[in-house]
Amino acid sequence: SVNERTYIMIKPDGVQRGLVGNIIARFEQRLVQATEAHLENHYSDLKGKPFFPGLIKYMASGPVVAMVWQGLDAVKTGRAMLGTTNPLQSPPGSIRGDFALAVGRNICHGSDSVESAEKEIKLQGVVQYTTSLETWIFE
Ligand code: YYY
Ligand code: MG
Repeated sequence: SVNERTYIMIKPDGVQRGLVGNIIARFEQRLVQATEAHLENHYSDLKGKPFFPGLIKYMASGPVVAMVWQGLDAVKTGRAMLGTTNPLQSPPGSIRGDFALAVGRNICHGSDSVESAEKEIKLQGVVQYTTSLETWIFE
C-alpha cells in the first residue's frame, strides 16, 4: 500500500565508513515529527518573543531530520556551517546562506552553546558511539 513502511538500518561498517549521509540522501525517509510540547521546550529560551507562536507552528508542521554530531568544537563548527539566524546575513557557502531566504524559514537548526546542545539532545534522546576514525581527526 502507499502507507507501507520498511525498516532500514545502516550497519556498523556503514556508520564507521562515513556512509550515513550518502545512504540517507538515497532514502530521505529517516524522519521524525516533533510535538508542539517538545518544540516549546526546545525553544523555551524564546518564549515571549513575538515570533514564538509562528515558530512552534512551523516547526510542528511536518517531519524533521534530527542529528547529533560530536567532535572538536562541534557547536561552534556547526553554527559556522549553518551561517547566521537571518539568511540574508549568512555568507555564501553556509547552509542558510546557500539555501534559505527568510529568517522564519531558515532550513536548519544548530545548538548555540554546549549547554543548549546538552538540553536539546537530552530532549530528543539519542545513542552515542565512538568512530574508529577518531585518532585520525583529533590531536
Ligand atoms: O539559533 P538560531 O536558530 O540561529 O536563532 P534563534 O535566535 O535561536 O531563533 C530560533 C529561530 O526562531 C530562528 O532560527 C528563526 C526564528 N526567528 C524568527 O522567526 N524571527 C526572528 N526575529 C528571530 C528568530
Ligand atoms: Mg538558537
